[in-house]
Amino acid sequence: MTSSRNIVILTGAGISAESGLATFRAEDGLWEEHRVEDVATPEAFARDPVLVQRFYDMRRSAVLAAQPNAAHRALARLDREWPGDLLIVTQNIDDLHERAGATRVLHMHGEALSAWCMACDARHPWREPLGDNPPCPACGMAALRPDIVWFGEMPYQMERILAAVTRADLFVSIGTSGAVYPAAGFVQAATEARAGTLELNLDRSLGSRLFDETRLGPASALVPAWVE
Ligand code: BJW
Repeated sequence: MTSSRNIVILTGAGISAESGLATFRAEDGLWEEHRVEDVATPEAFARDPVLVQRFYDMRRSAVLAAQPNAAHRALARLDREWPGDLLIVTQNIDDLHERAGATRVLHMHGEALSAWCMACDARHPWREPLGDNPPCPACGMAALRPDIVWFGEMPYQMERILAAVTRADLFVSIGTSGAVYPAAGFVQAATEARAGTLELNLDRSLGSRLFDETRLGPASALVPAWVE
């Protein structure tokens, strides 16, 4: 597959599309049905918490109903077998990489199956609706919000991600449109660090020309073929 030693893989909504989870910017995507500024900003949550909680209750149910596909399974196999450094940085809030068996996974935009208490800062694994305003199991306050990075908020573990990208020999981007920063800037950081760069996507991303190579097609075919 490659003679590289240290690999960073960035995944986006496209890798979970064939598991039945909607992407954001497609014609039938999530942002067609919902205005970003109504559901994915801290201002929206302050203005209308019930609407935002319902949106993420719906997303949580969809995640629980979905199953990993061949692309998740291929990355999990690579994770298991790869002797060098490897980090799967996912922008996705689903747990399909983990359910396929991958362990070296970092959720930079948060997780659907986690709730975060704004009163005591505790995080809890969460599978139930938050729209009912349940109390935090740690402090008892009804201050739980989805553990999601919204626009204007700082993505998680940026230092760890940038350190991994800087050390990478190979950076692979899978199923992401390159519309959202800072993730969209990782390819440039990888190039500056002299890593090889590969894009696997259904359509060209906005930053496609920045990659050494782009392969177009569905993730369920492209990712297993690359991992082989
Ligand atoms: C297939 C397929 C198949 C389909 N097989 N492929 C620099 C310039 C301009 C603006 C900014 C900037 N830096 C920051 C900003 C502001 C903002 C931003 O980027 N705005 C842009 C819209 C311009 N960024 C932020 O606010 C971020 N925070 C931040 O910057 O903090 C400050 C800071 C950071 C670091 C250092 C210093 C300061 C936070 C961004 C949070 C994003 N949150 C969301 C929603 C929450 C999670 C959720 O609800 O799920 O995250 S937005 C949404 O977009 C979601 C996604 O993770 C993210 C990326 O979407 P993705 O995955 O790319 O999906 P799509 O739908 O866009 O694309 C799918 C792709 O798959 C397509 O290409 C298809 O072709 C493909 N595909 N089927 C393979 N079967």
